[in-house]
Amino acid sequence: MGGKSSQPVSPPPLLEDNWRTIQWGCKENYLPFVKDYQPHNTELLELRILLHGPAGSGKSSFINSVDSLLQGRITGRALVDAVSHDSFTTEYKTYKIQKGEPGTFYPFAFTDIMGLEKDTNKGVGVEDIKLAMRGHIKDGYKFNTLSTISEDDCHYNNNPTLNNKVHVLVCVVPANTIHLLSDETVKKMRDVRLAARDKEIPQLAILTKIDEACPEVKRDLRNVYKSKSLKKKSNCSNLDGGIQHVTGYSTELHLSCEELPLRDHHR
Ligand SMILES: Nc1nc2c(ncn2[C@@H]2O[C@H](COP(=O)(O)OP(=O)(O)OP(=O)(O)O)[C@@H](O)[C@H]2O)c(=O)[nH]1
Ligand SMILES: [Mg+2]
Repeated sequence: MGGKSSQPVSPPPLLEDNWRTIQWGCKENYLPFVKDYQPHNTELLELRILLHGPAGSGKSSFINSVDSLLQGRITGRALVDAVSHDSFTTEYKTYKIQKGEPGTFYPFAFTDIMGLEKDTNKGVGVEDIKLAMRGHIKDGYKFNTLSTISEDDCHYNNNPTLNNKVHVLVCVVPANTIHLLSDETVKKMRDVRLAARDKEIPQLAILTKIDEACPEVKRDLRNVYKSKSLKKKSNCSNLDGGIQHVTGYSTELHLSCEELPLRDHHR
């Protein structure tokens, strides 16, 4: 009695060992796969990778990072908001990545769309994303938050080919605010993922803003796969089921390019 009460010792935020193996500083080991990648289906000119997720989650930033990495310089083609709030990207836009000579491109492209928002009449509509996945939306379409694209819109593609369809769906989730996602937003994400599952479109998820989610990672990005909190978040407990692969990046991390989450799913 009367002695000093000992302060509770908080558990260390980092695990001893990485929960996922990564070779740092070895991009030369990974880049040849990306550089030599060719779709197995010869009718496919390019693999279309569609990014979806909450507004401000880092979709456009991710595209810029991959583009910068492969170009070997900062490109910043997909416009990014200086501060994340309501949907910044408003158009359906596909980014091809130049490979070598001007006019030559990698056989994959990223399609950037408007972000999902909590309210019914804000952000991209789930029906528009479903139509985009089936190849019905042409580049340049400006999303209307109040209504789905109509069949007589000049950006509506009535006869989508294999090349217009989405081949890989990427769900971009912000690690720092994943626990704050509203039920409405989570439901919209789930609806998109279920539609992709029904179409047998391979899916993966990317955790962004990991630097904002874990101070140890902000201090040193190489702590990413030791971070207990990120390990927990990567299980995406509020994004139940359906995601086949979860990986974690921040803008800084993919700029420093340790690997690319491209898998040859489309055969
Ligand atoms: N700290 C940190 N900030 C990031 C990261 N990724 C993106 N951001 C910032 O988050 C903000 C939103 O990024 P965007 O790439 O515009 O997000 P978006 O998903 O395209 O947003 P919408 O187009 O509005 O749907 C910008 O200020 C980015 O600089 C990250 O990994 N870490
Ligand atoms: Mg954007």
